[in-house]
Amino acid sequence: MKRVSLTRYLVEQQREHGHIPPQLRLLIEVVARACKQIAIAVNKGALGELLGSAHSENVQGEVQKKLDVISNEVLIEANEWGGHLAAMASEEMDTIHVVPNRYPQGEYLLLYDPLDGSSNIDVNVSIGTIFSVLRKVGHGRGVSEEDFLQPGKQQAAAGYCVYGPQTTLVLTLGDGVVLFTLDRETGSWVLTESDLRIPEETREFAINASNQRHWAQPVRRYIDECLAGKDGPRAKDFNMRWVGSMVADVHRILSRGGVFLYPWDSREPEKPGKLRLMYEANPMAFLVEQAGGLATDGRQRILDIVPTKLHERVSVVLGSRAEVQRVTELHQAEQ
Ligand code: P6P
Repeated sequence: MKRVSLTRYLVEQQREHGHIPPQLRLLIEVVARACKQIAIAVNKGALGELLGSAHSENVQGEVQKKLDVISNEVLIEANEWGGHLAAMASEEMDTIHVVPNRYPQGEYLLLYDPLDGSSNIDVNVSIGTIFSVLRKVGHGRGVSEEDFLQPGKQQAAAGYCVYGPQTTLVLTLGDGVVLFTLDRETGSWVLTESDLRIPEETREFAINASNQRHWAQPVRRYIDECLAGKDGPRAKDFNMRWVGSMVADVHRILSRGGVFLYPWDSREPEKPGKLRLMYEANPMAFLVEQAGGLATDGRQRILDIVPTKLHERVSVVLGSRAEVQRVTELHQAEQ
């Protein structure tokens, strides 16, 4: 396979399809470069004295790891001067970060979870960066949190980087899903998959099964069906995987199929779910749909949800079409 770099891919996509305006191309290249910097920091681990707690809390009330804070700063410093963004929003920041007046403002909004899977950082399990790109709808320099509150179907691009055995960047610009692998010797992102597709059927589900007694009935029923195996209503045996890093679980599903569930939980009934809509569920739902899968909150398409708050949470069911449809049928039967 001829080696195609990220830059060449973006240039050729623009030449052939014309759907990557210069500011969006710069945005993707800058985020990809920032992910390389994060990968280096993550890879150092204890050698860089970068493990452990930052002794601070984020807007979610979660204790921040040093690498959470560093990754957030890397993405801000990489993006604020380029003239492609109006503002950024991050899981690690209470409010939006508007591009300072000393820099030109661009037409895009960047939302991200700088380092997803923090609980895995100190135990050397794959973690990642998730990002979502929206167009700034209003005109002029003013930008506010309201500009970010767009449904996921408005995304111009989405992607994630997995810091795992390989460092991989998965990206969609609305025309399929591509995968780049970091060549550490040259520092280049090299195209290694040009059309990721999720198999419609699967035998693998991903859920944190320790929460089973707290799930709503439809989710309990679905998992019970899977556990009943070939003698049960699904007439096939299932396998379970749960990494505890959404990027790692979603990457497995994009690579070989599967269904991922993080459902509503009766312990915090006022919360629709644990995962965040704007910078976890929406980008992953865009990628999964572009790869032929489905993504719902159990009842409705995630990309149709109109957000009301920047850090709002949502239940997530995503992956192989047949399985997401089964979970949705069970929710609809409950109504
Ligand atoms: P639990 C990581 O903290 C995260 O936000 C996702 O990446 C992951 O899928 C989920 O939470 C894991 O949650 O409750 O199993 O630790």
